[in-house]
Amino acid sequence: MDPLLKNIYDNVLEGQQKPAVSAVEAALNAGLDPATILNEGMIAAMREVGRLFEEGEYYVPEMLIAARAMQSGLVILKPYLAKANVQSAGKVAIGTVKGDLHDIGKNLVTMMLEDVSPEKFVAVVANEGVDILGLSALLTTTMPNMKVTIEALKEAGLRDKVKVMIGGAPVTEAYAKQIGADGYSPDASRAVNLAKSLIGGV
Ligand code: B1M
Repeated sequence: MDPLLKNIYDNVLEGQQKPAVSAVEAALNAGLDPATILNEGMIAAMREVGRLFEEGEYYVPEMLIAARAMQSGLVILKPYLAKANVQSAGKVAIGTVKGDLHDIGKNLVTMMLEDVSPEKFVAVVANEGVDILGLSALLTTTMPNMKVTIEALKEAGLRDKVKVMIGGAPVTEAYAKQIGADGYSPDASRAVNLAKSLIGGV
């Protein structure tokens, strides 16, 4: 691994907030691709954090400080990931589903989509006239809230007014089909393409 990426990876993994920020800055200054910094440095480190948690080597506090280091690094990366001055193609409401605190992936998708992130999904669809509702879940226990949200939209008579896209580590294409979502994306950049295609079809 490139030593600059390794430095980012190690600092996120160890939850070293300031060194993680400096490492991201150093990689950007050296001309590394922001998407590579994100995927091979930061997200790879979070994957390892998850593995260590599963193995019982990390506990919630370690996950939390790693998440804090990741989030601080993302602040630096944000201007490089989100395109400036793009024309709005539509309005997307996105949130992490009820009971799930994992907001980093959702924030990344949000960053790439340049949108608002209200919590009351149905109310937002009803009142704001959004084109796409984005639902994110990282826990197998909270995933069912995606289905609950889609059912709530149906009950409110709003299901055909909005496209629903879903994502998050445990979510799959098959699950999207199963719960009647309009689309699934495994990562933030593909979420942008998906959103565009869904809006094209709205
Ligand atoms: Co927790 N956690 N966590 N955690 N955590 C996971 C998810 C876990 C897989 C770790 C593990 O065991 N290996 C596991 C879930 C197991 C399961 O459900 N089967 C787990 C657990 C168990 C828990 C707790 C229950 C632990 C406990 O308390 N005992 C607890 C639950 C709290 C709750 O939510 N109610 C908990 C708590 C936490 C912290 C708060 C400490 C922290 C979150 C901080 C935060 O988000 N602000 C945390 C963290 C950091 C993780 C891991 C390590 C990293 C998550 C992350 O940020 N990844 C995670 C391990 C893992 O994911 N492998 C883990 C980086 C992020 C960029 O990726 O979110 O996948 P991701 O997003 C991607 C794609 O999925 C996609 O695009 C993003 C960019 O590529 N995507 C979308 C995401 N949303 C999308 C939406 C879309 C489209 C694409 O359209 C709308």
